[in-house]
Formats: sequence, C-alpha cells, structure tokens
Amino acid sequence: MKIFKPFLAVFVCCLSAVAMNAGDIAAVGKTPVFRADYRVIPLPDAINGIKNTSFVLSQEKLINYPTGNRDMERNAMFLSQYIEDMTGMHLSIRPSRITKDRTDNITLLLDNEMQQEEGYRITVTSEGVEISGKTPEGVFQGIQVLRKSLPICKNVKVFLPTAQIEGHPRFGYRGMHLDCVRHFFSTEMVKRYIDIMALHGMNRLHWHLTDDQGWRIEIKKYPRLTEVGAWRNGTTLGHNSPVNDGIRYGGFYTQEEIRDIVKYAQDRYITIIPEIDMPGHMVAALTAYPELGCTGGPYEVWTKWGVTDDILCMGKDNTLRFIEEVLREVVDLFPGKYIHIGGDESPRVRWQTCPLCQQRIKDLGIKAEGNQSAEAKLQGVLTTHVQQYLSKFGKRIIGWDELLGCDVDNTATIMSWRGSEPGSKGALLGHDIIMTPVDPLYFDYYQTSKTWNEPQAFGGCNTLKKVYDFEPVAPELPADKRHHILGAQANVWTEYITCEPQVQYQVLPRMAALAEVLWLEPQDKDFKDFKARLQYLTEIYKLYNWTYRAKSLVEEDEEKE
Ligand code: TNX
Repeated sequence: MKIFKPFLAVFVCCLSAVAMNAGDIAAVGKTPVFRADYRVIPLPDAINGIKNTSFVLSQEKLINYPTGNRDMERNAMFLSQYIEDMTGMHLSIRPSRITKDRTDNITLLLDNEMQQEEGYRITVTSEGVEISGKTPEGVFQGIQVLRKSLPICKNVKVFLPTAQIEGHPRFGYRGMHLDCVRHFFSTEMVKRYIDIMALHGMNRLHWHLTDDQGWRIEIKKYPRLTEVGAWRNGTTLGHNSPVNDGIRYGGFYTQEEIRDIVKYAQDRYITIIPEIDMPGHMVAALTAYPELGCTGGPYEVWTKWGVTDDILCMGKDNTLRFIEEVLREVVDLFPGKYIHIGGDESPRVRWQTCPLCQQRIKDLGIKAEGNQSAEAKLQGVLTTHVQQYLSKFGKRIIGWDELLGCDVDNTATIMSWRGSEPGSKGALLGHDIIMTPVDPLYFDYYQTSKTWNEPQAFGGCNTLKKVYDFEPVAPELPADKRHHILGAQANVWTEYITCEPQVQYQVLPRMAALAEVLWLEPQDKDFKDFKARLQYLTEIYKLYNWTYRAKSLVEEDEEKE
C-alpha cells in the first residue's frame, strides 16, 4: 500500500529568478525558501509522518558515511554532486562512526535489519537526515530519491520536511537496452545513458555490440573483427530505400574503453549485459572472417536493415572455436552473471544446403521432430554448447525467445520480445524471463499515432500511457511460476536513431513510465498522478540538457486509446 500525504503546494509566483519546483515556496527574510517534495518517480512505497518541521539544507552541512567503506564513500560523493547540480550548494563528505556526528548533518548508513536488498529508508527530522539501506545499492536508490525531491534553484534555502520515506523495487531486473551497432555512440554518450538510467532507478544495461552492420567490441584474438567488421560502406537512407548515403561509417570500443564503461556503470549499481548475437546477425564478422560462413563469401558489412540468410556455419569446427575464443575475452570484460548470446532472426536456409552443416546433423544423429526441424535443433546444439562453455566461468546465458523452439534447457534466461506470450510459455517451462515485448517496450517505435512531426522511427505506436499500463506478469501465470519473471526491459534499436539527442528523445519520458512499472505494485500505479509528477522530473531532464518528448506530457487524446 502506498501511503502518502501530499504537501499543500503554496506557490509564490513572484520569485522569477528561480526554477520551477514541485514543493512549496515561501520566503524567509530575503532568501526564498524551497521545500523538497518526496513524491518523485518512481514513487516511494510510503511517505509517513510529514510534519511542519524541516531539516534545513545548507553548505555547512556534511555528508557522513561509514569509515572505510568505499562503496558508501562513493555514494556520499554522488549525493554531494547531485545536491550541487540541483542547488549549487557544495556539501563536503566525511568518514564517520560517531552517532553525534549525525546531528544536523546527512548520514548514509547500512542497516542489516532491513529486508530488501535494494530497499531504502530516508528519515528526515529537524536534527538530521539519514539515508539507510541493507546494501550500498539500496542507499544509492535512496540517494536518487532525495536528489529528485530537491528544488532546482541557486541561492535559496532548501527545507526538507520531516518525514520517513521508504521504497523498494518490485523487480530485480530493470533494464534498458542500447543498440550501438546500427548507429555507433561514443563512450561519453553511453555514460550519459547510464546516468539517465541511474536517475530512473534502472539497473541493467543490455549492450548490443555485434550485428550485420558492424562489430563494435575489440577482440584481441580476432583483430579483423574491428579492423574490417567495424566499418560499412555507407548506410541506406530511411527504411531500406535504394539510396545509400555512400559515407563510410563505423567505430568500435577498445577493451580499455569497455572496462572503463563497465566500472562507470558498476559505480552506479548498473550491471552491463553484453550481447554477442549468434548464429545470425553475424555479417560483420563474416566479412572479416568469411571462412566462418557456409558459402565462404565474400561478404560485405551490411549497409541496410533486416534479416539475412548469411549466418555462421555450424558444420565447421572453426566456428565453435571462434565463438569460444570471442566469448573468452567477453567473459573477462564483463563481471556480471549474464552474457546475452542473441539467437534471434536466424534463418537456417544456408544450413539446409550446406554439406558440412548436414554432415554435422548426421554425425550428431539429430532428427526433425514434429514441427521442429533438424536445423532448429542444430541451433539448440550450438546454444547448449555455448551455455556449457560459459558455465565454466560461472556465467549464464540470456537469449531471445526464438531459443524456446530450439531444445535449450531451462537454465537459459529468455527475453520475450515477440509479445509477452513466449515469456509466459517459457516461465511454465521453468525458464527465467525478462519481458521486452515489442508492444509496448520497443522504444525505437513511435510514441504517438500522429507521426508526421516525429523523428523517423521504426514504426508502431508505443505511447507513454501504454508503457505505463504494461504489466510484466501475465494474470494467467500460476502463482508458483511468477518468480520466473525477473523484470522487464525497453529496447532501443537504432536503425533510424542516428544521434544522442534522438536516443534521448525516444527514451524520455517513456523510461520514467517503465521505472514506475518496475518499482510499484500494479495497484499503486496511477497514470494521472504519474503525469503530474513527471512535470517536475522533466525539469531535471532540462537541468542536464537531456532531450525528451515534451508533447507526451500534454497529449490527453493518446491516453484514451
Ligand atoms: C527485431 S528484437 C530485432 C532487431 C531489430 C528490431 C527493430 C530482435 C531480437 N531483433 O534486430 O533491430 O527488431 O525493432
């Protein structure tokens, strides 16, 4: 149950020099006073004990963190930076063990008694502020809440009303995906994407690094992957028009850059899940190493979009060695538990006529069964091989829902993209599931049905309201299978998204709606109330110069769909 007691908003409109704020404004002497508003996005589970008293935030206050705890020290630095971004005040941080240090300061604490790993509790009294969590991750989430509740204004007094604020996420997997292949984005851009995720309480970045149009991750053992595979001879204009811009396009991340980004994300409690898509979406790799394909090529890094018949040859031992050696380097770069191995959109027509693939099918004694072809089973053999290989390093695989048709065992986590149904079916079979249905979680789709003034998108219409109304757990799923739904993720494919502002436009404010889906219980969601709170969140977007679709805040008619 969400219990919250909205503040009486008494706006004094004559304060022209200061930015908008969702809380009250008053004036004490000559200094305008702004009051924090804890009703942020995602909404806390409870805001209790609101009183007329407040903690007054000022430059002299300190941020205490437990001595010797590096994670909490970093948390303290983040909080200090966020307060400065919002209010211009610079608060120093200080290692501390003494309870009396807490008086009249902000204190970050670990509290073992708390139940939820990522839960937070913020206790504000006139004597001080405490942000507690069972883990540093929980404290970080509390910091995000406090940060979003602050006014954006310089040279004012900031009052934090006395209250106890608590929250925890409904789902452990709260994902955003980013395709850095179809269009390539700088390391700085990826870091800003991570910053946007952190503000929204998202914690998994699915990083799409390889595809037909480019190979974007340095692999030392196979240098041609990036020397050759990272570059394409132009890009089709629009939706696969016959016109190609003829401009050589590409780029890749060095292993050093990847390590740096992984650390940047880790510091913000975001785990990166790299995707090495196989056996399809591999033309960039085939261009570099044509011997890995059934026909032997030549191939050309794709300059258009879609699905190709040219995939990795499963009849050659070299292919399996290639996959293992690539993954060996990937494993070392990404400390998270999961590696995404794709598995989507992989036509098996080449395998049907390739003598080596057919020989492999024969050698393995694979037989078609029902509506499952021998070639589909061969993809299952590949997936199982990779699964077993990665398990030696303590890793588990995630794959697209096509894998459900390939005899893969249920230790594979499935991303349900062709609707939610494959996910529900997979959960019944005992697979863990991440919900990423095209409708409504493809953020490369339009956000309105009135597309004429919109930047070019893939198609579709996934409005803010549709995202907000999404429910990851199908009502018909039996109670004992529900725990298999780990969470949900929005996908951002970039065929038509060419630059950073366009990425931000596609994800904001829809990421805010998804955040509330993943943090709140369904009965606590309220779209109207969310939209009211969204007004203020967009002020924070503006503060950081992030592009967002402002129209989504005012379009009433789209909500009635
Ligand atoms: C399907 S989702 C794909 C991508 C495209 C996307 C465009 C999935 C597993 N494959 O290759 O970029 O549609 O929306």
